[in-house]
Amino acid sequence: MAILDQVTSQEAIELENKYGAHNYHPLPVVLAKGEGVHVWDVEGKQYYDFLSAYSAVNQGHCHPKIVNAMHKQVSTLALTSRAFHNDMLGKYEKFACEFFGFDKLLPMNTGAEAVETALKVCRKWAYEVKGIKENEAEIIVCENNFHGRTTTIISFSNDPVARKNFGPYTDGFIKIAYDNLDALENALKSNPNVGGFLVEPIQGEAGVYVPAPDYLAKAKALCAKYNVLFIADEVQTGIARTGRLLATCGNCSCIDKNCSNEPEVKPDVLILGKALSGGAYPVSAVLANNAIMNVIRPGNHGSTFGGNPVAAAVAMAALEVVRDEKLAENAYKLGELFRSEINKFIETSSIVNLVRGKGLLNAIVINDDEDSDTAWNICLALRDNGLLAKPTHGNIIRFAPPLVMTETQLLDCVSIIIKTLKEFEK
Ligand code: IF1
Repeated sequence: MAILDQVTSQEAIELENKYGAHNYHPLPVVLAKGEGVHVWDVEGKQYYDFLSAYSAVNQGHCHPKIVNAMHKQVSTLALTSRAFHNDMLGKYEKFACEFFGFDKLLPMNTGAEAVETALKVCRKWAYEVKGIKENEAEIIVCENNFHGRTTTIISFSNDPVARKNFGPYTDGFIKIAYDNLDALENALKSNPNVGGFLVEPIQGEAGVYVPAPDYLAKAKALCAKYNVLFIADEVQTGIARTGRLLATCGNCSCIDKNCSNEPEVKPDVLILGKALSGGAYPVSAVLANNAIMNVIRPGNHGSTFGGNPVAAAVAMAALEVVRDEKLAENAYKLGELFRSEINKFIETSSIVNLVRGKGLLNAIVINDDEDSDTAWNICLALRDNGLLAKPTHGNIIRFAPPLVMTETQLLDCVSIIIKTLKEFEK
């Protein structure tokens, strides 16, 4: 078979099964094209994408502005490494720092790399600025977190599937209950060597858990009280997904005015990824002010592709799309509509217990056991009805369409979802 020969869905799946590591259990659909809110399988069937590659495709598949920026740059200068300067990195760093309201940006590629970078910056700050004894710094994390898949990150995961048989594990992490300020204050009080608190503004993988409205602001205040860095992992919740530019909001360029009803929470360290590139290319970043980021000196950290010219061009285009197409406002408006419509259905449903989320990061909880395959079967039926989504855990289905969706398209998707759920009513 020549590499570019057209394969059928079955052939594609067989090739993956034979030649690919089995580190995923994908929904049985083979995608070949994406445009805006739609994707097509190899047989040409069209679907609404209600996962957006886990919130990486917020700007819609193959957004022309992002594709053009990428094509222009990759045809001009793709990679220099950081052994030399390039003409795009500084422009991107300035653009992003002003966009999110920070002094400096450390460019990386994947979300996990950015989380690891934030952990290293936090530890170095703990030793060199806070004055904690070397090798004794602790970082507080939350139960049921998801921050990536590196050995250090899974060291503080409590997901046995992600963690088992990958030891020995990295020390220096304290786990507390999510959305629990007493647990955070107790951990801060009883551990003088805490350098940082790493938290997801909404726990996505855990099942789209939205904390109490004042949780993040009060957690930040506790961190300030105990001289601990508040580190926000916005890899999944950032870039307009939750109806604001950032779920923590912070004093970003406030391109959306929906944040009036929630307290501003400016993280000491902000972690971005996924939709920072609109899904076109792996781009992640850590942002912080000089008092923190200046602990990093030449030779301390880096990566071959981190800060490459293509990433810089793509990220600037992706952020301009978020700003110019008012994606945060759209996510806010359509998220309210989505939850309102699903809640109306829930009033008379026996199969859905609740819907929760913010902006266009939502999930429904299916009225069945965690270990049942009902949620999976519902996603298979949604696929047959032209909409792609996937369960996060057992009985929870995440719904996260691209933020460029129109109201008409969203209502079309709601009718597909409700029609499908009705097939499973008991
Ligand atoms: C998989 C989950 C979502 C993330 C947060 C860091 C990262 C992620 C809050 C790491 C990545 C991805 C990873 C992908 C599936 C997806 C995921 F199901 F794994 F947990 F979205 F919820 N922080 N999330 O959500 O970023 O290194 O992947 O670029 O590993 O299966 P990454």
